[in-house]
Amino acid sequence: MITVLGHLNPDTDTTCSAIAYAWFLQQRGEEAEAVVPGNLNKETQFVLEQCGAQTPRRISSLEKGASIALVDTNNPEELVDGWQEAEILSIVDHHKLVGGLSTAIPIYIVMKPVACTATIIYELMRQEGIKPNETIAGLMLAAILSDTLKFTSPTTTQPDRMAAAELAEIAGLDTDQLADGMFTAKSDLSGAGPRDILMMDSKIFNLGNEKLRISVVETTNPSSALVLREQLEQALAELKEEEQLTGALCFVVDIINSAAEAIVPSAYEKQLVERAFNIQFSDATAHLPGVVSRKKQIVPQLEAHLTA
Ligand SMILES: [Mn+2]
Repeated sequence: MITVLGHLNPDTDTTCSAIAYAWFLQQRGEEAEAVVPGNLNKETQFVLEQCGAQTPRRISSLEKGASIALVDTNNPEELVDGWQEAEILSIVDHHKLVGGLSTAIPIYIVMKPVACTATIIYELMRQEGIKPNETIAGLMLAAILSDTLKFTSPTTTQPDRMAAAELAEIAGLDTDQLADGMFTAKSDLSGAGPRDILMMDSKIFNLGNEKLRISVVETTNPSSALVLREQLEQALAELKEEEQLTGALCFVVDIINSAAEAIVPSAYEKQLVERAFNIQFSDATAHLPGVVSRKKQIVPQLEAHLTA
C-alpha cells in the first residue's frame, strides 16, 4: 500500500493532489491511499463537497515501515511525524528544492516551476493516456484555482492555464463559479481563534540565519482579519516563543485587489518587512501593493534581504 500525502497544514493543492495522485497510481494497478496530515481548511472542505469526493483519512503520524508518495512538498520540516522511518517512493512538487530528504535507492521525482502540483499530476496522466473522471478533474481544477488565486498570482504559468481549461471541460464545472465559492469559503474566519487563523496557511522557512514562520491569510474580505490585528500579533508572539523562531509574520492577502497587509509581533519583524519590501509601516500594518504570493514574492524578497 502506498500512502500519498502532502505537507502539514494541508491546503487545497496538497489535499486534492494527494487524492488525484493516489487515483493515478490506482489506475496503474497500485494500491494507494491519500491521507491528510491535519485538519482541512474551509476552502478544501468546500471543494471536496462540491466535487463529491470523500474526505481523506486524517493521520497524525505515519505507520512504521510506510511506503509514501509525497506531493506538494519536498521539505522535511513540513512532513508529518514518522517520515524518517518511511520509505519515500516518489516526490511530485512545485516548490523550491530545500534538501534534507534522502533515500536508500533511486526514486521517481518530478518537480516543475508551475503554480500547482495538480498541474504536474495532470501532465503525468496525459503522458500515460489516463483521463481523470469528473471528480478527480474537479479536484485538480480547484487545486489550480486555489494555488493561482484564479490565475492572478505571479506564480501562474501557461501549463497551469491549459490544465485548468481542460480539467474544467472534463469536470463540467464553471471556473468562475467554483473559484467564487472557494474564495468565499476561504474568507470565512468565523469560529477560528487567532492561532487557528495564523495556522490555516503557515510555513516555517530558514532564511539566512533566521528561522521565520510566515502565515498567509488569503481573503476576499481583508477587514475581517485586520480587525483582529492585536490578537493576531499576540498569537504571533506566542508562536515565536513556543517554536523558538527568530521571527513570525502574517500577511493578509486581498484576493480581489491583489495586495497584502503585513502584521508583525515586534520591532524586529517590522524592520525586516520595511527593509525587504522597501516600504514603511503606517499605524500597525504595512500595505504591500501587488503582493499575493508567499512562494514567489514574500519569501524571495525576505531571503534576498536576509542573505544580502
Ligand atoms: Mn501547491
